[in-house]
Amino acid sequence: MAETPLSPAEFEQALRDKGAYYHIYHPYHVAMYEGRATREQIQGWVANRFYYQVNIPLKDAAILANCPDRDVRREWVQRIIDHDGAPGEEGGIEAWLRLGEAVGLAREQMLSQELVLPGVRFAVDAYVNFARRANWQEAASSSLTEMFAPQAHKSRLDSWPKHYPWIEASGYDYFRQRLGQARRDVQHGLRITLEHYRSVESQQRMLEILQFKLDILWSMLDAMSMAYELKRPPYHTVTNERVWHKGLTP
Ligand code: AHQ
Repeated sequence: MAETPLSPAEFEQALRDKGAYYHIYHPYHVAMYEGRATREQIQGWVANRFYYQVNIPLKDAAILANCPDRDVRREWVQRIIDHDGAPGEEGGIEAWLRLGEAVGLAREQMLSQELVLPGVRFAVDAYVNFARRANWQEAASSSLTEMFAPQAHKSRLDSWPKHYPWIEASGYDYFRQRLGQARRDVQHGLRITLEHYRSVESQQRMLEILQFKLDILWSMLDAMSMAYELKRPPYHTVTNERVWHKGLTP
C-alpha cells in the first residue's frame, strides 16, 4: 500500500482507471453493441435493467436519509426527480418503460418484474442495501461507475438503430436524456468523493467500493448470459417455467 495519499487528481485518475472493468466490456454488452444480440436477449436486458432503474430512486433516497448536509441533499435529490419524473413530467423510469414497449415488451410485464432473474435481483438489492447501511459519502461515491456511462449510452445510440431496425426509435429517449444527466451527476459525485477520501486507507476503500459496484453491473450481465445466451435460466433442468421469487418486499 502507498505510504502517502494520492492527490485529488491522482485519485480521480485511479478511479477512472477502473473503467477497464466497466460492463460495456462484458460479452453480453459487446454482442448487443455489435448487432449479434437476438430479440429475446435485447428484451431480457431491458426487462432486467428495469429492476436496476426502479431501484435507483430507492438507493438515492437512502443516501438522502443518511445525509445531514442540506447543500448535498438539495443537489442529490435531483437524481430521484430525474428517474421518478417531476409532477407532470415523464422521468427516466417512464422512458425506460417506453424502451420496453419499443423492444416489444408489454408495460405490465415490465412492471410485474416477472422476467427479473434472481442474479439480477440479488445484485441490485446489494446496491440498495449498501446505500442504506454505508455512510452517505461512501454510498454517494459508489454511483461513480457513471463516469463511464455516457460512453455506454452513446454506443447504444450509435449502434442499435442500424443493427436492430425492429426497435422503435422512440425507445431511445432514455439513453439520450441520460447522457446529460449522467455527466452532471458525475461532477457532483466526484466533488463529494475527492473531498471525502484523503487518507491512504480510505482511498483504498473507495477503490474497493467502486469495484463492488462494477461487480454489481458485471454480475447482472452474467445472470442474463446464463438465461438468454446459454439457455440455462434458473431451474432449467427442473422446469421450463419461471419459478424464481419476485422479491420479498414487505
Ligand atoms: O441509467 C443509469 C442510471 O440512471 C444510473 C444511476 C447511477 C447510480 O446512481 O449508480 N448509475 C447508473 C447507470 C445507468 N445506466 C447504466 C448503463 O449502462 O446504461 C450505467 C449505470 C452506472 O454506470 O452505474
